[in-house]
Amino acid sequence: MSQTYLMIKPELVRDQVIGEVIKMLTDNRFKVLNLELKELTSEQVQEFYCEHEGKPFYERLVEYITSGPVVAIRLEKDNAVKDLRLLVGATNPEEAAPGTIRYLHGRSLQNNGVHASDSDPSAERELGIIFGDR
Ligand code: FUP
Repeated sequence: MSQTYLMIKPELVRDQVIGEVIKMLTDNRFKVLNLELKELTSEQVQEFYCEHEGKPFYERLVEYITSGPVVAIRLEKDNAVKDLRLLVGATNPEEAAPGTIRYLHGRSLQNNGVHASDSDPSAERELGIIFGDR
């Protein structure tokens, strides 16, 4: 069993579509280990997205993620990272496969509905930043 991190971004929380997303997770046999509605600080989000620091979209992205509460979820499954990335779909919703979370709920490259960790080390790092378990 391995763990991964899923974050439902502010727009979906505001629009109350979190239930649909959580149902897709449990239908796909992910086990929810932690789930919290959280307002992240700028410091947390800057650290979270530090690989993108200096890129043209970075500041707007940090502003967006701190614009309202997110739903932070720790998930467990065999091959959790890979299976969650498949369920989430491509970063740009326009390129996401039909049936994926971003295809169904993403609206733009930035407002793409959810974040999912892209590797085991990223999952560990991101879970540490968000749930403080480093
Ligand atoms: P992903 O791992 O699929 O979340 O994708 P990235 O790490 O490449 O992107 C991180 C976040 O930056 C995504 F939510 C989308 C956003 N982004 C932009 O807003 N503009 C860009 O040009 C690229 C990414």
